[in-house]
Amino acid sequence: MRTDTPVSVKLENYTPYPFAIDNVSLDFSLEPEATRVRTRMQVRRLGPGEFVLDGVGLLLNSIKLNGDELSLEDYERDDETLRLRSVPDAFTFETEVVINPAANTALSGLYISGGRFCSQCEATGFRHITFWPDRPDVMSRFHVRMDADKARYPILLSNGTPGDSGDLPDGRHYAEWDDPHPKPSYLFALCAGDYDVWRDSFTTMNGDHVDLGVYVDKGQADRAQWAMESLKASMKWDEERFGRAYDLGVFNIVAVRDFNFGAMENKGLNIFNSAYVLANPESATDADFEAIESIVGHEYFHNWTGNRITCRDWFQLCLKEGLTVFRDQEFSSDLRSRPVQRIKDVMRLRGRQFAEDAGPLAHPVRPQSYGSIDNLYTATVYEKGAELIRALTVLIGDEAFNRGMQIYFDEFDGTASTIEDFYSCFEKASGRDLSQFRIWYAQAGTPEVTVDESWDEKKSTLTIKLTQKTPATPKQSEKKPVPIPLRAALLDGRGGHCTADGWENGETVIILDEAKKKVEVKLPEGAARPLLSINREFSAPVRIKRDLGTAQLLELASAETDPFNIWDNFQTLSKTEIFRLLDDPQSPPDAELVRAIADAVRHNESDPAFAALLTALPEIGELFQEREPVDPTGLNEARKRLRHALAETLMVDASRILSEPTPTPFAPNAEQAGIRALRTAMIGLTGALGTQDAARQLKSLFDQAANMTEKLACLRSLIPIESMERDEAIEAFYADWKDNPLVIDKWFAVQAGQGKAADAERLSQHPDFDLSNPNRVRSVAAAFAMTNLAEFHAPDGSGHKVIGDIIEEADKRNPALAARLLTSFEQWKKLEPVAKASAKATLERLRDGGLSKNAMDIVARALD
Ligand code: 0A1
Ligand code: ZN
Repeated sequence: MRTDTPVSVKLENYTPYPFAIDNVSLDFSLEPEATRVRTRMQVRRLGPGEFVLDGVGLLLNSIKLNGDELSLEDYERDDETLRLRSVPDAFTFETEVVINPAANTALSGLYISGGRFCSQCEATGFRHITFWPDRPDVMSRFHVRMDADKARYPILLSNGTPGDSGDLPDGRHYAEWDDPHPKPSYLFALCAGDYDVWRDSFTTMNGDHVDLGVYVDKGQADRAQWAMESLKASMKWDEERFGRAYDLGVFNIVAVRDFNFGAMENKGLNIFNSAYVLANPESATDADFEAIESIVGHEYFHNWTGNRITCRDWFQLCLKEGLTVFRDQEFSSDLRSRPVQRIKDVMRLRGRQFAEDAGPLAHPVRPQSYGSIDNLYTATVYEKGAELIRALTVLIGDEAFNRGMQIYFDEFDGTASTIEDFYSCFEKASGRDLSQFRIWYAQAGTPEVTVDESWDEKKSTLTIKLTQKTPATPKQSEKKPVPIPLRAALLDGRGGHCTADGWENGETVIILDEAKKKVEVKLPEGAARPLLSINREFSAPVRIKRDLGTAQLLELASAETDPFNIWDNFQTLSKTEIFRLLDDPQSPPDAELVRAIADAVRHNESDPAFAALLTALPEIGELFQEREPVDPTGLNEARKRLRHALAETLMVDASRILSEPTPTPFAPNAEQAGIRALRTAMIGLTGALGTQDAARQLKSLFDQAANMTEKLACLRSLIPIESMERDEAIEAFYADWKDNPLVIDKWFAVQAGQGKAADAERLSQHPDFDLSNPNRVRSVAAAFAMTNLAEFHAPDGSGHKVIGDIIEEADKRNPALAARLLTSFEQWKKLEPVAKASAKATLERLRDGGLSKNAMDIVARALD
């Protein structure tokens, strides 16, 4: 086990690869413990330099240059590379290696899951398969041939479209696949095994026929239907919104139970974590259906933003990820409710990315260096990256943005590009210099915008003073102002807007591009003071600070015309109230605020998905960012008191809503999901009462629940209430679903997410806990450490210990998984002294015990 801090890779050291490899043939003879891989590539020199290939853990049988076997003096090899000092300007290079997929517990490269072969090559998995310049700017046409035992592996898949296939002696068979589109190695994929397939087809806007297939475990084909519907919707949406059609005759998705991430966009052969493919009305929640739709969309949209145009190097990761998250968010907004989608996206951003940006792991959307590439797949690169694209659309307008995207597709198709290339398209489209906007990509930390208003009655003028400040982050103490596009409106207090010079319909976009800015708004003479609505739709990823009291915020909330800001005003009010309750434990929750939230919920019942979001108080993770040192236990108590008061106020409504029948037959559409969202919000509030009576009510709802969304909500709400009903529900749920691993993952997650450290410990000892399955490990460790912060950071250190122990074990098999779990410690420096000391001691214990490179990268930065 390595314990050194990884050496960092730097953007400034980028140099182009000195060779082109136009074509490559890969020949796999598949056996779980000894797969033979023959690689034959045609190489052309582009500039001076050595011929260096990456290769890790490969048993080398043979190397040939222009057909001649090389001897040991002809090349150099170390643990990570193969190097030939002198090669001709054009040559054929061949290698034969043997790999052991069955022993690959890290799940990077070629591995076995559920007895089937599958691959994961992003970011650097391909070097575990064969020798290759494993970097995204080397793009080749891949021809793949594989042979395998026909009975065990009847289906053989790779990228592109199928070619020749047939039987071989000894019960084996073979198949060939051709991908005509040059691609980097991280998009290579191979799957082999026995699957059931859900098939369909799609005709593109160009009239081309595409065969679609979703490959799943035997007997589960009907659970692939929703993924297929989502795929067809994605294909249509990308044509309509961005004019992008699919470019091969085949598109396949394979579901895999053991997978480190959500899914992977390999060209023509997407590989998915089965959690984001399999769903039927009995076993999946609305959140599952929604996630499948969005992730299928995300991976499909990568075909243009990621695959046709890829990244020059991994520093440009946000080029494909931020843009593709933006595209999947837009897809979900168009298919479902735009304001509800926006609120959910911002909740995610604030809960994960703002936290990351405020801690020791903070980094720019395009970092200047990294220690371990796997750890660069962060909320900052994905979520903040998407927010920057959204802010760009506000800055230059939708029309220029859409034109810029078309320029990007036209000019950079088939290339490995950079953020500069991307922005050059929007400079052309908008005629503006976007160099200042690019500072967003280089600077870590969430800008804080202070808004100060004053009203001059005599002059009928509203003066808005804005300032911006980005806090210092690790290794970046000086920050420059960034252009912050703030959508704004002047509210008249009667549900409309006031007109003013330059504010069409009372709305405008204020660009705050300096440290300070003063905006004077002249209203018609005699006008009443307007209320200012700012950062509408969350147009920029910043924290807004306004010095408004509860009464003013309530007034603002009732005057608001932007659904996002209505919700956000209640979030701000609730945050302030929770801190007041924390500081004054004897004080009762503010009745006026509770009444206002309850009224807003009632008032919006006709938009139940939105009403449900109004009942959600800010999560502890978000509250963390407001105060230092932070006492998670105290915060949790204060939050619970406010929630209890809200529950009491809304109980009559809850009984009424829950006594109405749930929609049947079940359909996973937005309309039904909205109704269930409000029902589950009411289930949650019932649980917040915490009484035995509530437990009885929840158990009866649990027993009758007609869908997984409501059943799981009842179980979640019952868990914190010590009662016979709770224990019975836990047992009954397990008995009903023990054969469905995805549902049992939820069973683990609700208990870890609502329980104590002792519960997480007990769950980690359960016979169904499985360290080799990332979903199962996350269902306990991530659910506890990332969603149950008060218990995770309990001052007695019990939470830190149990998670530390799981990470230590997980790291021995799967460093990427362990590293991700370690990020749950990222807020440790903000904790109150006792929990802080325990978190630090746990991180030091892990460091001193020896860790993988991935895990060490996180621990070293966290402790720095
Ligand atoms: N590119 C995939 C997700 C992914 C991220 C990291 C990986 O390995 C380090 C693998 C896959 C996506 O954005 O969906
Ligand atoms: Zn992606």
